[in-house]
Amino acid sequence: PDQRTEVYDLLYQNYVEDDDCKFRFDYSPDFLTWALTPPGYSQSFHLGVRLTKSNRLMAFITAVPAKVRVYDVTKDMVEVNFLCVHKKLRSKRLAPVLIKEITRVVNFTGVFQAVYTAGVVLPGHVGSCRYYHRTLDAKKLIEVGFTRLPPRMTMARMQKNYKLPISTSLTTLRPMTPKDVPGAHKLVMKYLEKFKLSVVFSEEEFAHWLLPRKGVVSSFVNVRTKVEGDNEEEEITDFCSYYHLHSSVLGHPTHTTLYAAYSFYNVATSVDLTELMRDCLILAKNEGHDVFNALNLMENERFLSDLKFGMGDGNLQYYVYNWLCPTMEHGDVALVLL
Ligand code: MYA
Repeated sequence: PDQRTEVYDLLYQNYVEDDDCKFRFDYSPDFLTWALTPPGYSQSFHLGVRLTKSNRLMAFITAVPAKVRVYDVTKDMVEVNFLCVHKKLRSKRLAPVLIKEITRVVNFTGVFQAVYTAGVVLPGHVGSCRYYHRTLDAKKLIEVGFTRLPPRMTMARMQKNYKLPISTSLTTLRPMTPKDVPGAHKLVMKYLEKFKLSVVFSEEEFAHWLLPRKGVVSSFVNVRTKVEGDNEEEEITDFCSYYHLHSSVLGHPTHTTLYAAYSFYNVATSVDLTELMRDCLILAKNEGHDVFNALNLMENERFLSDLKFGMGDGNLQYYVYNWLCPTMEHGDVALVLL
């Protein structure tokens, strides 16, 4: 727990900011535990650099194990994330040192490929995705400078435009529980097979990544009850999920935190994907989020404009380390990194 606090503080003050330095990711301590301890995780893949004198944590990088499929090859890889160098130590080529060291410790376990995403364009990207944002709390997003009030638009009209119903249209949509894991795992894994780059979760990994954790990850299943003779059986037909990642609002007199939900894995078979995702927006709004973010990967483009998402600025590049393959379209990507 003490080291988690150190990591939290380093990231809270030094991690990713938007281009205008208005917002900085604020991964909560519980989120960090979730992100860094999936089945098979190794503490030797959580690397930090400390100051000799004060022992203060100044830089960090992590890897967690993941099975990933690229086209038709499935391999044990790692997901690399949370590369961070304290602002005072920037541009001293500490990042390449961290990358070399994480490569060494991962290679030592017999793993030679990694996936990672970055806002910056580096050599060898496999795909390029873009964030889209769905306003949930128009007034707050305008106040913090996340969105602007378009010309000739009033605040009241803007709020009306993004207003959502209080309850979901699917009355049977409910939070996923441990007993739903086998059915939901099967549904999601089958769906991901149709993309060119995807994560391949075991049932145990699926449970880790998708079972609801308060303030960290939310997931919902829609079930159909099948009656055969005296037997009643539930079949999971639809699934939606998002993770909770706040950002600090920098230098604002009243607002300190922007509450954002990030679309994770979604599958619709009994209803239209757009209808399922409209419900997902309602659930996220009811959980107190100000904005719902989604990348244009998987089949997300099918619902983005109908549900009033606006295009973000800048792309998120996907990389597979030490793997040569053709680049792919954003709609071929089915891997969501945190
Ligand atoms: S992406 C999140 C990255 N973090 C941030 O954006 C947080 C805020 N920024 C910082 O903390 C620093 O600016 C960072 C760079 C740490 C980013 N991915 O030390 P430097 C290259 C890869 O002087 P600094 C995430 O976490 C840059 O091109 N390389 O620079 C995924 C240059 O190299 P070259 C990056 O600004 C991470 C060199 O670093 C990135 O002080 C995946 C300059 O180093 C970046 N995001 O520190 C890592 N940004 O001269 C790769 C800059 O060659 C994993 N650089 O162009 C590879 C797989 C490893 C495992 C393999 C196992 C098999």
